Amino acid sequence: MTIGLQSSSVFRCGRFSLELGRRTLIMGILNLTPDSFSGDGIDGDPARAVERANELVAAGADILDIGGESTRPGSAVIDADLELRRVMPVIERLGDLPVPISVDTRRVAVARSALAAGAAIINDVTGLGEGPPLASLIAGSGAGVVLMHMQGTPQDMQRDPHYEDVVGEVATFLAARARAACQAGMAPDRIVLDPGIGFGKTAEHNLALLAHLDALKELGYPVLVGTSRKSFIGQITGQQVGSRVAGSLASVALAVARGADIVRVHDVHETRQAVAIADAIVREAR
Ligand code: HH2
Repeated sequence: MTIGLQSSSVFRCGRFSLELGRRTLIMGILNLTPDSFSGDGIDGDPARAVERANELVAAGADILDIGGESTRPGSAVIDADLELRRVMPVIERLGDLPVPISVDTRRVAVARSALAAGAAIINDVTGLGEGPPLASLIAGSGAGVVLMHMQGTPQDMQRDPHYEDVVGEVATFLAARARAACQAGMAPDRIVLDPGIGFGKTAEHNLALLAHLDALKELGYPVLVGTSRKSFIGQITGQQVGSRVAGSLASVALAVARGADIVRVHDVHETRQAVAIADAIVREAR
């Protein structure tokens, strides 16, 4: 089932062209929040956030993903003004970063300001679910987009996630969102798809998606996977959120083996080593 254009070997976003296929790209997470699930958030200290951004890039991040609103299960909804106050001072200070800045937002107002300040990717956990204005804005800006699947909202998504066929339903949703993005004027080589690990999914749903990532790859777009420190890793290993690096690395290595192009992680230094090994084994063999 190939629906989109077969992804070219490049993900284009703003002024950047990221080569895909030769090695796995790492998206390093920079949360500017007081309540992110893994406790990594830096809130109200732009200087420290810039320092952290540079550390992530020095450790090997190919993309920096900046978030001003936690989307963990049960998180508080914040308004656009607060999200802007959290992210803009940092984005504005990172103008000369050598890697693309991605902004993890679903709001048009935040995306507009971030793109104007130089962000190259909008990472939308609702898969452009807030409607056409965001799609047109991104298309007109030349930025890239990450379209993620979520069942429900962060406030209710973990209450009782249910699917008849999680892989098929997620693939159908992402194909439709990619089609909508193209209809809004997005070029296919600026689109990345993401199954949304942990967003309205039980551990079994997450594992099924990771085991069948090839079904998402068949849609013809690059695939991003975000397993880092998430609760299914805690459920399997019994580890608290601060001790899930090893489990996260195992999930990353197997996601790469199943075709992931980009992995979104907190622990960039460790992930760099894991994907170097995974790439050496699987990309050589492909
Ligand atoms: N996961 C989180 C947030 N944004 N975006 C994409 N595309 N894929 C993901 O898997 C994803 C995401 C949750 O992680 P984190 O940002 O660390 O937590 P919080 O939302 O609590 O800030």
